[in-house]
Amino acid sequence: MVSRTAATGVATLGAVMLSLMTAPAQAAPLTGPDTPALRKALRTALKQGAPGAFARVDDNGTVHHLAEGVADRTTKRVLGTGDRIRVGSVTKTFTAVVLLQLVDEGRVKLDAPVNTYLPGLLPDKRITVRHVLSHRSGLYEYTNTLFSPSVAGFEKVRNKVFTYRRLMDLSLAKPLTNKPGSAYSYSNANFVVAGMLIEKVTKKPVGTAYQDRIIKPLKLADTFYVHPKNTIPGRHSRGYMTADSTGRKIDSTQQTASWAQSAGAMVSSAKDLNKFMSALVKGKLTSAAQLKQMLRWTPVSSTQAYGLGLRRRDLSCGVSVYGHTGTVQGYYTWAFTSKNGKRGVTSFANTSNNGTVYATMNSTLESTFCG
Ligand code: HEL
Repeated sequence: MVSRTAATGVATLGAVMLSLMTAPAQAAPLTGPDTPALRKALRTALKQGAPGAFARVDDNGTVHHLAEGVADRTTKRVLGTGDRIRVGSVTKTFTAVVLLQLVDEGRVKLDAPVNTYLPGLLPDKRITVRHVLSHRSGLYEYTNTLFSPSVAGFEKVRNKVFTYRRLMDLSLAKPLTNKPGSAYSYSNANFVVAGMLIEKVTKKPVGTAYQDRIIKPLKLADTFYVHPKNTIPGRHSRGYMTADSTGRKIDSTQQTASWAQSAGAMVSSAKDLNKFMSALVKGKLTSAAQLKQMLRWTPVSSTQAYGLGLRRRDLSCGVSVYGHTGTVQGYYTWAFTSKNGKRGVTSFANTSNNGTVYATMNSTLESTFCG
């Protein structure tokens, strides 16, 4: 029933409308997390090229810590589940929460055109705030150009500081990929727009909004929006991206992640991400009405859907989990929670650009929630 073009992963209008009208999958009762399977996945990721990998499961008060390998290939310091990491697009969930809080406060309307708040920014005045938060704007994914080839592309921007306008210029250099609202098509540009909206409406840097509205209230001790700094404060895992053809590991820890900003520049930890996702689904960060909006789904594939800055994964045991994935050079992250927020996992590998490690780490969701 869901029509999608294989090459782009774009879900089309019929599918979008169908999903928006469909209630989320029913939650099945959870069996305990399969920690031996989690351990096996982490060890497999190491064999496949990750210097280190971990998973932290918070299960209704019980915490499981699993870690393998090293945080630093030079010093050989062992990786721990308490290490800070770059979380890439998990940042998008923080950004969406801030915007939905602004909706709650009556300062932004989800179905208003973006250009109402940022006059003349977008070439199509039909693109709404909801379209950007659900990746249905059609804005071109500028990282496709920026990171091709992967390492040379990364080295060019590793220490660069972009303005939001410059990132939008990179996206707007290409035509829209679809009519606004008609299809899901993932693009970092959407969450650049979301960051611009937050700054325009609050008249403060986006980092202040994360700090005042999420980090402080939830007491997230390891979560930082460090942009435009290119270092990670405190004890952290180094990151090692994989070169396209040689498979060589490149230390990519030092970077501004300025190409991502409100789409992916946050630093956090497994403990903080589990706390954040749990608080989110328990309704502690937004009104019930805005949480409901976040949980209106656009199909991505037969087992995945996207809400507003939130992913849904439908697992083989019939359980659906909610959260986000993140990839920045050297850092792969999964942060997901059960619907009631009682069980959450953050799994992580300190590599990237390695499809086999990605697939292995992806399986940690099954092991955590399907037992
Ligand atoms: S991509 C994703 C993930 N998102 C998107 C965002 C994020 N990350 C990026 O856009 C980074 C792209 C470059 C990463 C780099 C590597 O693996 O080191 N790859 C290349 O350069 C390939 N040419 C949709 C996967 C998400 O899960 O939401 O984070």
